[in-house]
Amino acid sequence: MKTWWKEAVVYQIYPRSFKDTNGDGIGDLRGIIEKLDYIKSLGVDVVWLNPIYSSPNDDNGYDISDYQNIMEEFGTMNDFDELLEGMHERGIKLIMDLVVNHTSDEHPWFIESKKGKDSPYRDYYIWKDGKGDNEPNNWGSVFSGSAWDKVDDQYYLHCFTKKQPDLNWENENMRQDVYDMMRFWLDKGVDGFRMDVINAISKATYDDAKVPGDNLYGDVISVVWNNPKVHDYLHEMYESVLKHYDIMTVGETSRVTPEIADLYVREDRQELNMVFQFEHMKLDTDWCKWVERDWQLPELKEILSKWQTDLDKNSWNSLYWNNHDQARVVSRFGNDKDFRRESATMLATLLHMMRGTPYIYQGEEIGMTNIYFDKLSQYKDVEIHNGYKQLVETGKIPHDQFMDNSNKYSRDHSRTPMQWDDSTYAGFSDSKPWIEVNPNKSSINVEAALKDDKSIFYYYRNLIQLRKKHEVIVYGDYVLLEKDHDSLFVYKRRLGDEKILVICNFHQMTQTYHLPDDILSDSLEILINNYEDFELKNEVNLRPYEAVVIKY
Ligand code: TEU
Ligand code: CA
Repeated sequence: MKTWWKEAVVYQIYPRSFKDTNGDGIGDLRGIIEKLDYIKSLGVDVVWLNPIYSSPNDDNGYDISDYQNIMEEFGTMNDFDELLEGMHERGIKLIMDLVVNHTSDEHPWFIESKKGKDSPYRDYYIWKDGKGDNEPNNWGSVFSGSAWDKVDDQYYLHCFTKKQPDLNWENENMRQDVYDMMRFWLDKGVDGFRMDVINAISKATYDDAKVPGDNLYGDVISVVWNNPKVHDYLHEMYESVLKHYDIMTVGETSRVTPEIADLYVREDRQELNMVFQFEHMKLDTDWCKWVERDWQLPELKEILSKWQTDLDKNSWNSLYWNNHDQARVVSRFGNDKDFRRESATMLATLLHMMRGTPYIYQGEEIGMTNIYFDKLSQYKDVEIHNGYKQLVETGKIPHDQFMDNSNKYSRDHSRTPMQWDDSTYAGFSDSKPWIEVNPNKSSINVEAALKDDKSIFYYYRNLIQLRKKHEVIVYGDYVLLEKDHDSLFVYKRRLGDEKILVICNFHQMTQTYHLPDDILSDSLEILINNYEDFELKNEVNLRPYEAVVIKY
């Protein structure tokens, strides 16, 4: 079935780091309003906003204390209404982050719940007796330490920080309260939700989990994520809320395979429209992000291709390289030193010519890179500080290794301020931002990109326009070629008579490639090329990080 959200390109905004308008060093909603014309000029159809609700910010808004209010630092509900209107006026839809696996421990539900066993809100959360003097089981939090904390005589579960207690989805009243809250936003006119760790909402058993690598605790994800009952809840949510609106939904689901994903997104299941899978994001790290893993290009091809071909034909895929939880892709899978423009545009081509809904994370469209921090205190992310305590302070991982890998994989790389111009604070703010600005803002910034017609920005814009013009890019099928080649990523797309060939060079050495026989015709057309003077012949040369898309 054809739908608007299959044809859309989404732009993700991390409001805290996008644009500050009142000089407190923290991005805000008025900052987004200011930049709406910029967002429009990229050509995207949908904006996804990371959480903007009231929050004590233990995890930058993923710890919500009031679902129906705006975080003070970000502005007011009036600002929000103006923002939504400004988007709709420009033909841009808005999807919100829905964080309902957990709340903040400062949410009124939790404040009531922790008062004791007789509280009417006790069962909104998950409380268990300890095992003697110990926690109920060995589960570790995704952000290090135990997943259990004690209040009086019982423990509550928190899969993330201890300020993020997990909600108990078995509680019917809690579910109805969540559905009411979702209707509140949908009735305001928002166009959908990105659902945070939505595959974790059902807790089925409380057995100990296997301990991965040198971890101190059991892997909570392996026991809690993707339990069967999650589908009952999502279907119920669909019946009572989602199906009554023309919206899009995308679930954030780590640890899924295409087979598991089908259960969330196949149309007849009536749950979600698409999910974010994580397999390509796990390629370069081992049992935790401070232990690296060697990887080869054929592995990346296998993963991305599997997601192209193995999902059911009535399921839909999402496509992303970056988000607020990942390091910058040009630093990770590209080359941010000598071939930043080439590798950023190559990676963009590879992703945007695939089947699925592409997501662009703020700054990706100008090729923003990782930052370099040499002190722990420069990091703001709770994941880094908790990880340091659990792994370095206990001697599991040496300090230097921790720092090196944080410089590669920390979530803070995506959270440094958006680089608008080359001024002291990159045009993000007039005063010192909450997290350091990348010094490379002097050359990498929006102002410079808009002045240069060969910039990464305009290349992204062209990719988005191509998707609008050629249905094959959205709906065509996918065939991988050269699966074992260690430098070239080549694939074909086909929809009826419309066919395209995508060739991407992942390395800085020039590669020669024989075009497949079936594409040699008189009517070859180059749709896009990141070097601009690609010479079409039987045997083509792909320069460092070159990408080309040929229609035939
Ligand atoms: O992330 C959930 C998640 O499991 C991972 O993306 C995790 O943050 C990452 O692997 C750690 O490196 C979501 C949000 O996207 C994230 O920002 C929140 O911190 C988390 O949920 C808790 O709400
Ligand atoms: Ca501000």
